[in-house]
Amino acid sequence: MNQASAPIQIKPKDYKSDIKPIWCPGCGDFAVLNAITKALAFLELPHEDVALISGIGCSSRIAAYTSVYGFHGVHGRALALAAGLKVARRDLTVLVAGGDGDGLSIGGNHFIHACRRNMDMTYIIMDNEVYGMTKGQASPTTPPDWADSKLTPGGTGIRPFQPAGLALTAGASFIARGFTGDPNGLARMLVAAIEHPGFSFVQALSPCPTFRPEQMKWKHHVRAFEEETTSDPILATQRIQADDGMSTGILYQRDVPVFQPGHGSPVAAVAGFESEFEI
Ligand SMILES: Cc1ncc(C[n+]2csc(CCOP(=O)(O)OP(=O)(O)O)c2C)c(N)n1
Ligand code: SF4
Repeated sequence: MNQASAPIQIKPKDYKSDIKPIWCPGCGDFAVLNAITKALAFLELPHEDVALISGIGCSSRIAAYTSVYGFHGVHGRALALAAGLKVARRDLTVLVAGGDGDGLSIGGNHFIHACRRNMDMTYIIMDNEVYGMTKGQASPTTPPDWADSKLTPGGTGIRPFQPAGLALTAGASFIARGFTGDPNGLARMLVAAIEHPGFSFVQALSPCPTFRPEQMKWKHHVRAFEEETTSDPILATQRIQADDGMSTGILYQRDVPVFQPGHGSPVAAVAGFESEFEI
């Protein structure tokens, strides 16, 4: 093959921006960034065809660290922004990313409705079971007895969400759990998630060594899910409930009609709406 016809090889590093991450040393979010860039390079997606939308939090900084289109949004509203983008630009590959606080506390309502709506996008929650950016408050995935927080001395006493179970109940059509200690496995999972038509949810177990140093032991507990991916929601529910939340793999995948409304003419729509309020 001569040089003129040789395919252009996009490398993972080509998807990184010039902005250097300011995450703490050892933060799991570095591996998520690497997994995303590896997945994009594997799929050879042109930069201008991809958008990464995030909320607010340490993990949500990720939008600034890639060279695809990005929007570092508002706390808990990444999925709403992404839905609007996907309505207007259905041709884009839309990735959405943020923390467990961003996606399951303030953004929890958007999360469940995004699952049932099934628009074609990939949502990555970097789950460190804590609010990292605001210095270590409990999140909806924090274990009830985690006591190293001044705001919740003795622990929250509240049972945490099981994100995969929540996504399944809410109607997500692709559910996976990965671990930042296995960035190649996470990248493969992201390739499958991006290729899946519909709402793909990927929970990335991503340790926060600063506020949850004990999570550095996760590498000893995480293991691959023994069973094959299922499309049966009852079986998936049983497996998720029987698991301790540390098994990784694509837990559930099912073909469900994708929701993709046309955006029509927004100006005409607003004018028609306003006319209803004329006195
Ligand atoms: C409307 C609003 N409420 C609260 C905050 C403060 N705040 C910023 S980040 C954050 C939580 C971050 O935790 P998480 O989403 O889990 O991300 P992490 O920092 O752990 O990656 C909070 C409460 C905010 N920025 N905006
Ligand atoms: S505080 Fe935790 S989540 Fe935030 S950058 Fe540091 S290690 Fe990562």
